[in-house]
Parts: sequence; C-alpha cells; structure tokens
Amino acid sequence: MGEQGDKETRSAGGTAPGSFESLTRKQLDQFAAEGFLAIPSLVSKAAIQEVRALLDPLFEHFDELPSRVRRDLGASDVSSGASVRSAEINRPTLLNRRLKRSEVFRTCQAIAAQVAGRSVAYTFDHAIYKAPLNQTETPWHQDHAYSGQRTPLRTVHFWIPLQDATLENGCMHFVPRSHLQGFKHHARHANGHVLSATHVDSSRATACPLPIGGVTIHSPLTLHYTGPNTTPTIRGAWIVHFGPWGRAAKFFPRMLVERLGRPRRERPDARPDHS
Ligand SMILES: O=C(O)CCC(=O)C(=O)O
Repeated sequence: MGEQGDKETRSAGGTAPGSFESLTRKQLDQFAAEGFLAIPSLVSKAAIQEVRALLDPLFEHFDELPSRVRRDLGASDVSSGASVRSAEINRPTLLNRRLKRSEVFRTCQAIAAQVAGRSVAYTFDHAIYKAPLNQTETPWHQDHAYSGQRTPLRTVHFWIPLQDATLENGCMHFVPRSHLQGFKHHARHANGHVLSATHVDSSRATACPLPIGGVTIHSPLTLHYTGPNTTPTIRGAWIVHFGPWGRAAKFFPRMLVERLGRPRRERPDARPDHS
C-alpha cells in the first residue's frame, strides 16, 4: 500500500461536521499524481454502523425493490434465476434520505470539496453487497465508462467499505496513474450491465485493504477493481460521487448534446446516471 497508507490528516477546526479531518497537502498531491488515495481512518466505526443500519434493511428486502434500482452484478445473464451474488442498489439515498444526512456523507462531501478545490454536490451513489463465498469480482473499469458522456465530469468518487476491507473479501485495487492515460475501451458483460476495460496492465496495481472507518477516493478515469468475496460474511460497500454543480452538470447544454449524440449501444443502461 506504500504511501497510500499515509494516516496523516489534520483537523479542519470548528466548521466541519462530526469527526471531519481535512487532507494534507501531501495527500492532495498524491491524489492528483496517482489518481487515487486510501485514507485508513476517515470516520469512526459508529459512523459506518450508522450507514450500515440504513443500508442493511434495503438489502434485506432486495427482491421487493423496484427492478430499476436493483441488479445482480454477479449474474451470468439477465435471466439467471440463481441466488444473488453481488447485489447492487442504485441511488439508495433516494430510498432512505437519512443517508445524505449521515456523518459519513457529510464528511466525504467536505473532503471532495477539498479535492475539487471548490464546493461540490452529490452526483450519484450506489451500494454493493457481495454475498459470502462467491467468485464475483468487479472487473477493471473506469467509472467514466458508465457516464454516457464523452468528457469526464470532474467528479470525486468515494468507496466506503462497511466492514474491514481485505484481500479476501474484495477490497479496492487501483492502477496508479491510469487517470492520466485517457479513456479505455470497455466491453459489456453478458449480463448486460457490467462494463470491463479491455487491455489493462494490472501488474502495476495497488491493493488497498482498509480497516472499518477507512475509505478510498478515485477519479472517473482511474482504473479500479474489487476481488471476489471468499469469506463467510457479506462484504458491503457504499459508493458516493460528488462534483461541481452536482447532478445539474449532466443537464448543461454541452453535456446533453454529448449524451444524446452518442450511439445508443454506447450509452449506459447499467447504472443510470452513473457519473
Ligand atoms: O464495491 C465494489 O465491489 C466495486 C465498486 C466499484 O468498482 C465502483 O463503484 O465503481
């Protein structure tokens, strides 16, 4: 994990919510240079448990959620009737608005503003619960592939594990500096909603195991991957994106033209509004 494991953070003083800590200059430089950052202790265990208590009930009733918000990223095809392997809920903040008032959300938004160097607002979130003991990996990809835009939006993406994240249960991996190498071609998985970057040199990848309370941050062009969950317990993660202008950015005339000008097959249907 090398320097990515740098624990140095400093207090931001009285303006911040909860246990907010701001990034150091070194961490900001590291993010800009590498395209990702692992922060081993951003929030308390209690703050993560607050999120888990809001997300768990949604996953307990996964089959009853509207089909447009839930997917099994591990299903081999759309018609598979097998038990869910990698359950994804899109925009759980719409299903439980308390998520946006959580300490974790507010802390990540404050950090995103620091990274972006300006105020930011929510653009997208999803949550993924990988079932115990299954072989579902989340393939290498750039989040930008799901956006439907040609120009990457200047968003900041948080991956927030809901327990310790380990090599065994599917922690995050990144290809350092891949955000500087442009947009890669992605192939669509047979199930219709998972995209996978082709020609990734993962020999340079960095794995980012984290204790509970830690997060990783990456940019829309940073190549990333999570491994299968080989442990006997669920591996949960909440993923939240922030950007300048928030969701309004997608509706700027230039962005609309880009989206609508793209051939239908290139537009995302996997994670609506993923940016
Ligand atoms: O949590 C995971 O397994 C993968 C999440 C991810 O890759 C993403 O949100 O882009």
